Formats: sequence, C-alpha cells, structure tokens
Amino acid sequence: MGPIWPSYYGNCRSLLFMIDASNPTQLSAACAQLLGLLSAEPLAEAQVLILFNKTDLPCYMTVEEMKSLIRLPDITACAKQNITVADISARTGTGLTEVLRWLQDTHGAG
Ligand SMILES: Nc1nc2c(ncn2[C@@H]2O[C@H](COP(=O)(O)OP(=O)(O)OP(=O)(O)O)[C@@H](O)[C@H]2O)c(=O)[nH]1
Ligand SMILES: [Mg+2]
Repeated sequence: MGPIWPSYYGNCRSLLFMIDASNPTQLSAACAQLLGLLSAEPLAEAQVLILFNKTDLPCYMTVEEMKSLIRLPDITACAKQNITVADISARTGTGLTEVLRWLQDTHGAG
C-alpha cells in the first residue's frame, strides 16, 4: 500500500497510523513507512495519532519495548507534526475513549 499513499496527501489534515502490537515482525517496516509520512512536505501540518492496536493479544514483546525499539520518543520529539500516541484494542474497546477525544479535539465542531 505504501507506494500509493502520496496520492492521498493533498488536503489531508490528520493522519492515523496504526501499528499491529501483536506482530513485532512488521515493526521495522511500519517504522520506515511512518518516517516517510512524517517527512512528507504535504503532511507537515497534519495532526498525527499513532495507534498501537491489538494490545489484547499476547505478545513476546511489550508495547513499551516496541516503542523503545523504534525510538518513538525521538520520533515524536523531532517530527514537525503534533503527535499523539495511544495503546488500543479495536476488539475490546480499550483506548477508544482516548481516540474519540482526539477526534473531537482535532476535528470536533465547537
Ligand atoms: N484481537 C484483536 N484482533 C483485531 C484487533 N483489531 C483488528 N483485529 C482483527 O485483525 C484482523 C485484521 O488484521 P490483520 O490480519 O493484521 O490484517 P492486515 O493488517 O490487513 O494484514 P497483514 O498484513 O497480514 O497483517 C481482523 O480479523 C480483525 O478482526 C484487535 O484490537 N484485537
Ligand atoms: Mg496486520
């Protein structure tokens, strides 16, 4: 999918980037995609929400270890964008309140 993403950059005000926290083998590829998005000029002003999904599933690596492995604190500190990070489970609803609050704060009327 990555190669066609730039065709959607125009008029993009917010970016939700979902990482599968149950599958660390995809982590380096996800990180490379994320860095590409964050450095894309048309997305410089975008509001960014990074979601670690599937946190209900057991995994040999914790979400904190994954964040550390991709140096997420450095990524969020160095990015031009305003970045929020949330740990969620689309299955159980964990983190849903935080995501809805982000949507409201970012795009909500009034
Ligand atoms: N347990 C769990 N399952 C989830 C969650 N969110 C989505 N799924 C399930 O995950 C499946 C889709 O994700 P993936 O299989 O990773 O699909 P994909 O990312 O398109 O494909 P891959 O590139 O193979 O990872 C569906 O069966 C969803 O029901 C979650 O938070 N927890
Ligand atoms: Mg997947």
